[in-house]
Amino acid sequence: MAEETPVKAVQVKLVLLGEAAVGKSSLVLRFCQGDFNENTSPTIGAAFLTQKCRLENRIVKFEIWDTAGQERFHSLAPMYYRNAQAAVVVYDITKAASLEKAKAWVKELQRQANANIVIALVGNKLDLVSESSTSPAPPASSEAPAEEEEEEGSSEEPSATPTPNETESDDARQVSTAEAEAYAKESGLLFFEASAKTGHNVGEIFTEIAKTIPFDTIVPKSTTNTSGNRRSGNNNNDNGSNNNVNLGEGQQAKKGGCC
Ligand SMILES: Nc1nc2c(ncn2[C@@H]2O[C@H](COP(=O)(O)OP(=O)(O)OP(=O)(O)O)[C@@H](O)[C@H]2O)c(=O)[nH]1
Ligand SMILES: [Mg+2]
Repeated sequence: MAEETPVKAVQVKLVLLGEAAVGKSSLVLRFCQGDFNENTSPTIGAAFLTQKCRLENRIVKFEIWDTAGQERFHSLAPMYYRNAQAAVVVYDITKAASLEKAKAWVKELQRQANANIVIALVGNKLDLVSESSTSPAPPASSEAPAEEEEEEGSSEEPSATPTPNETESDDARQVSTAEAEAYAKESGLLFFEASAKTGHNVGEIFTEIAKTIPFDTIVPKSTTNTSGNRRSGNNNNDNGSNNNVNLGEGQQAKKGGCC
């Protein structure tokens, strides 16, 4: 029933985490501005954007902290995930090592973040793999080979040792859907494969998170400035950090997003 009652806006702090160059900023750019940039700059510190998502009976206003994946910024992360109601942990489906990094982030969140935090595991760059490899594969034996990876590197190393499931397709995929999905399931995470480039599944990530958040544990706030997204390095969050807001490099609110 789509009754148009006045909707309550609920602010949700969401943090993006993941190895460098997996596409965190690109996912946010796609979600918030409906855009994609082949030549993004690595995030320095973190970037902040907001975007609204409309559910049946409420508007969720995501306050998104897009963190830097480079290892030298790791120690800043707790500042961004502290009190977050949601986290999007991103890996690159063409880089097996990035899933291992994502798992480490999930562990850290489960140990140190808000107990009710909703975590979505997102395999990005789906556009780089062939369709035949996107369907779930048979259960993986355990995990992807731990290829050593420089945390800051954006090079896509060829897989020295293919994952058990990779043999069924010889495209760029290094993490099978089944493997990641099984891990997500056992860890209680939402799971998506997405492409910031094409926009595939990007809105769905945030919509699903919005639907999953236990709103009864969040104090609703009516927001007065809810039109579109905005950028700010010093929001009304508890983390009054000086954030380097470099996402979109000077682009102001352009419409995009889920709802
Ligand atoms: N083909 C493809 N390339 C992508 C996708 N998402 C991001 N990229 C590219 O991957 C590179 C890194 O993207 P970013 O969004 O900057 O990655 P990041 O995770 O924010 O990186 P850090 O800020 O350093 O942590 C850029 O060249 C993007 O254009 C995608 O879905 N498909
Ligand atoms: Mg970034």
